[in-house]
Amino acid sequence: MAHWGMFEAESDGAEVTAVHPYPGDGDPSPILANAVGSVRHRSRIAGPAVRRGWLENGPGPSDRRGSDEFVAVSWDELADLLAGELRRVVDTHGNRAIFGGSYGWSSPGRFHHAQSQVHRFLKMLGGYTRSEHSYSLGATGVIMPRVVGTHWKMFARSTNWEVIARETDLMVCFGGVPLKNTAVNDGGTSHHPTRGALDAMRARGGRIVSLSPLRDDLHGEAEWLAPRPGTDVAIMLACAYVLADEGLADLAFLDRYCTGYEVFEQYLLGKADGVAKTPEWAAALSGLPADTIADLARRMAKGRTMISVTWSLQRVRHGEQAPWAGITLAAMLGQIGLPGGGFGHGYGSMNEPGLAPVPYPLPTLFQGQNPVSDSIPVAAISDLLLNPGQEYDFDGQRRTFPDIRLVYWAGGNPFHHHQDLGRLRRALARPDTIVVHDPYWTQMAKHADIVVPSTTSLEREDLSCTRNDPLMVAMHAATPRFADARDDYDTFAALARRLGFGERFTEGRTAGQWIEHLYGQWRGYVLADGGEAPEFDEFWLRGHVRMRTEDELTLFEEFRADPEANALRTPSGKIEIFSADIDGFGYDDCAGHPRWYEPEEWLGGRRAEAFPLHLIANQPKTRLHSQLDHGATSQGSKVQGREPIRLHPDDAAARGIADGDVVRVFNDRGACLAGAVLDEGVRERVVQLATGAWFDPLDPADPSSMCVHGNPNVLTADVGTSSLSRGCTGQHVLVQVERFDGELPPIRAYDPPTVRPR
Ligand code: PGD
Repeated sequence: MAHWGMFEAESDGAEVTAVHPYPGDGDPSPILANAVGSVRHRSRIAGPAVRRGWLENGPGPSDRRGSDEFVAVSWDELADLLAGELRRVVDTHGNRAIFGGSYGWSSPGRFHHAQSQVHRFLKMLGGYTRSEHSYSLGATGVIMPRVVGTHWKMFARSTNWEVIARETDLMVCFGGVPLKNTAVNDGGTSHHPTRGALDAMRARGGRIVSLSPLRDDLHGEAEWLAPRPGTDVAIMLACAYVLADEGLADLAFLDRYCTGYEVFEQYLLGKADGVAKTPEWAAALSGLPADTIADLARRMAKGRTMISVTWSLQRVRHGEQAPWAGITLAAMLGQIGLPGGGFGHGYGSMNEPGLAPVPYPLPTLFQGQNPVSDSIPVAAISDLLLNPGQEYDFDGQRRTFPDIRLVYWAGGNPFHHHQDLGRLRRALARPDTIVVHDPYWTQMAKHADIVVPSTTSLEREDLSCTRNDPLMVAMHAATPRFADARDDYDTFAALARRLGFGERFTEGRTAGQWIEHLYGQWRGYVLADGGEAPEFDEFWLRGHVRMRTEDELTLFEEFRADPEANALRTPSGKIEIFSADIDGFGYDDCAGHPRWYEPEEWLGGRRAEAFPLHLIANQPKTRLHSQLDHGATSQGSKVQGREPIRLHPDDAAARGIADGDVVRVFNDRGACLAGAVLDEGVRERVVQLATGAWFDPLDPADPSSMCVHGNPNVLTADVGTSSLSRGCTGQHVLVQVERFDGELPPIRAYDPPTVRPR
């Protein structure tokens, strides 16, 4: 099992030589092919290593991180050094000086999940400063609990695809429903129903409108509207205006199930600020004709309508507004809780939304409490390291960044996920020590002081199951362990022994015994529910067990049926179109109701005079994030070895750029090379460069160096969505593009650094 699907691997005894998708998956992902050749790839970390500067000079800030060489050490030396350093930091600076944010997807599997392992370990060590929320859903994770009382339930208990296929007349998709993202599900997935469901809906006569600067954000037949990026909220508000103005809003629904519509309506009609949010107003911002917007609103009110908002729309400045305005629009239509109508958040953002949930809890490695209460919003990592002691706003609180001495990362790659990589590199020069566990020499590993070589999920046994997939899967190892790599569990067990809590950490179990134990825990839930699940040995032999799922689900149907008994977990128990709490925080970048804010990075503002193209830095279709970027599917898409950047042919012609040219993409934060692909399916003045090409600085010693490979996060701004949630805003950035006529630098992203023997 991988995050991108279930498969059977063929191996020659040391390497994966072929992968075969699970026959039950009707639409398997091409990303699976990246696994071939990944176990012994030259970018694997072959053994424990310590940065020379750290080994020779001891812990301390260093700007040599990322360009220094490494010294190979034995596992015993590594464990002694690392345990000693953890003890030093705890004794001298306290546990809050350890940042174990460790964000990242790592690999699937309920036991060997790197995050679960590192967090359990650090909690037992006495705690650590942690991070909250995710890069995926930084804004949603804070705003939606305040608006509807939950965020994850919106995906885990979203209206099922089969219900949409059968019931929806009109699906209005802000951000489209990009099939490429449905390849992936955090923790694994055994089927991909999105394509089939959309086809079935269309075959029944349902219509789809996709609002996105990229035509292929929706496959097959759909009405494509390509507004200026970042103006979806203005369009939603204008649709809401038409509903209010033409008496099409469902006032009974708004009264019974929502709170604060009257305040919002004052804003909508321009009574609060003198600006009516008319279709003409939104047309000037978005570039869509006013008639098209007004017509869309009227069509919404005519039949069963699903308003869908992708997660990408909240990964921008003021990202709170799109899901909030989207659910407000759906509330005005009065169809929330009706089959095929209402609101969806995340269709096409990951495979999970639209899939039926399983009714049982997942088997979980117990982690315990973190004795340290400090935490940061996850995308504030550079702020944290650069500004110890500084105060900041977050979700109604005033917080202070702790002084971090040791950064512990396992299972994530900030050189993939974080914005403004030049700033990140300056931030990573600050702590005394950086520890990274990863199977591969990612840039994060190259910036570490202590490098711990992990196994991949192909080299170990595990269990896989997720909230919205019917299969509990036995993950058999496909190959033996590579070189001197170890499971993260074994590393933490060895450290825990040296630090005096070995028995507490392992509970006396080997990894194999833990897997059997976790399966037993889950089997208990199933049997208690009257279901069937075999004993562990039989399960392991069979390969998977099928669970019951909760089919035919409609989001918020129980709330609609009885809003008192099933009140939402908001202060009013209702959908908060106006939130008195948020209003009370007094933020100038997030008011008490959804509203339009002009972003800094958009085509309508001053900045576009210097950087006239709007870059969409979205999720790649050839890999998951930065994982297995060296695999065949990912490599097959590169242009002269660089990540492809798509441009409209007119924008390319204006710059003398031909299909297949290497281009320099730049702004005042940084620059990268990329390979031009001309595409009329990209809106004019928009370019698209996916995230995930491994960061490859021309000069590794220079924090501002150009990336020769095409990582867009050298360009993106390291600013939060707003004072409320401070989520990641990496999706949008303004740039300029020019043909690169210089000598083409080689790609060194996958080369290991120099590692010398001790
Ligand atoms: P991955 O490339 O998946 O990226 O960011 P994330 O850090 O999750 O990194 C996972 C790492 O785990 C890889 O280096 C992999 O080798 C390692 N790994 C795999 N298995 C194991 C294991 O068993 N043990 C250990 N120790 N390591 C392992 C993703 C993040 O990026 C996300 S979720 C989103 S949604 C954001 N999206 C955007 C965006 O839209 N635009 C921009 N510009 N930036 C983004 N960044 C965010």
